[in-house]
Amino acid sequence: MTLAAALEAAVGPEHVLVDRDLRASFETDWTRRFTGTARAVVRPATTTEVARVLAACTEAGVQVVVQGGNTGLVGGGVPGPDSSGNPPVLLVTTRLTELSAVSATARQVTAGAGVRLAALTAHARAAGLDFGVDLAARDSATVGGMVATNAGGIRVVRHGSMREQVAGAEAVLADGRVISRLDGLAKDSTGYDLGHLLAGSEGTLAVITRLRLRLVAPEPGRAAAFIAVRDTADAVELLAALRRRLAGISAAELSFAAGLALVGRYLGVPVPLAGAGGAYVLIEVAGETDPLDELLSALGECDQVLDATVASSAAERARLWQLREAHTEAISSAGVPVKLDVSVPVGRLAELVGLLPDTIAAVAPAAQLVVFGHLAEANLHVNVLGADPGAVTRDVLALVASLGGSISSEHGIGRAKASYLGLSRSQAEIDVMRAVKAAFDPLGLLNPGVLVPPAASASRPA
Ligand code: 2HG
Ligand code: ZN
Repeated sequence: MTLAAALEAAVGPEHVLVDRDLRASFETDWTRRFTGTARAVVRPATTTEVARVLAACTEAGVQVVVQGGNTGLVGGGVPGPDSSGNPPVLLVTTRLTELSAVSATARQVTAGAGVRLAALTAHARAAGLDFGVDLAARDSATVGGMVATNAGGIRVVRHGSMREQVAGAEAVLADGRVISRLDGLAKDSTGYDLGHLLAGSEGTLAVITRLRLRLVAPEPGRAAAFIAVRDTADAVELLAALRRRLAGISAAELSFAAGLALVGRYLGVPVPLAGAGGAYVLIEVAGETDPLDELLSALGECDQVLDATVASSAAERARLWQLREAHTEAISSAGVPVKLDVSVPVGRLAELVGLLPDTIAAVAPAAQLVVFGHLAEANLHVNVLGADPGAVTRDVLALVASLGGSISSEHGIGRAKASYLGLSRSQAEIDVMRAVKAAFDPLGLLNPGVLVPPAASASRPA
């Protein structure tokens, strides 16, 4: 049987897209920065179908790229340009949408890899619980892709990243064998945690098909404030001061005038407190009861607050969040940015923010810099419009490494940063990562070119 026939037999002909026009939207990433060629887009609906697809590809010696909701920001879910004449199969997980009943006693749920974040959250809430991770791409991002990239988002300060939500996983190896730990045992010390190993593996080890996910208690009381502070150093100090006073901080986001002005123009809305500070902090507090008074009195005690607007209704809170969450779309509407996602030790965040403009101006004098991010994790999203990716990526990532930071805080390494992995990982770590990859995927068929750099470029870039 040919590979094409085997794929059609595995998932049904209507779920094997070979036509160029039908493949196109899957072959380019959301940001339009990464595009490539797949021989076919294949959309399995069950673990058995995924296993059949992978076994057929292994049999034919064909590589496989894995894609969820195609909201990734580092090119990890789209194929690379085809130089070999032997393009990969693009396996799309969005039909793996099974959702089990919520277990109220275990506070867990089993979700297919293709379940969208918003659907998972709605399902958890309908059962009186909540899901701990949230991010702007909630309507499109799939939980499988979010685990594969160890996505973070806006609630990491409260509940951790995606890895922390994983109580178990089921995945298919390249040869079609299934590994499955979905029993959700609250305690299990039987060696390597495969579910956690898959978190952040970016599709290079196995194809995640189902996840056992932890749920959290609902926090119906919520209050938010948008605060002008003098600069990044004061933003860091403010968060520390608020943490001493408030137990329930559920988000702490950082933005600056340039990004807020872009968002204001994009949405056609006025930006509150414009000109009032050198940096802006969006704080959200959550709890069982309304935490508004607590937030107001804490803000009154903090010297770093230059001015603040406090949301007293859900609609006002949503407006403040929109100013933060629309950054990505506003930037994309202005052009195709160089997009970097970095973190540093929190004590060095102000230094990084201070050094970025000159670092970028030195290689791209006419570029426009838009910076924002997640304050509690000192995670900055560095977006640069009107610049060539090469030199900007090299110099910003080198700066981050020199400050003891990470070249990917929450988006992953993908294709965008694979050759820079040596800035954040030692040679010994990269050797071990490559050995782990070989143990799962000895023929190197899964997500080639993503995360683990090819042997020749594995060392520290100069
Ligand atoms: C966010 O925090 C996302 O909104 C996207 O991680 C960041 O577009 C970006 O650079
Ligand atoms: Zn982010």
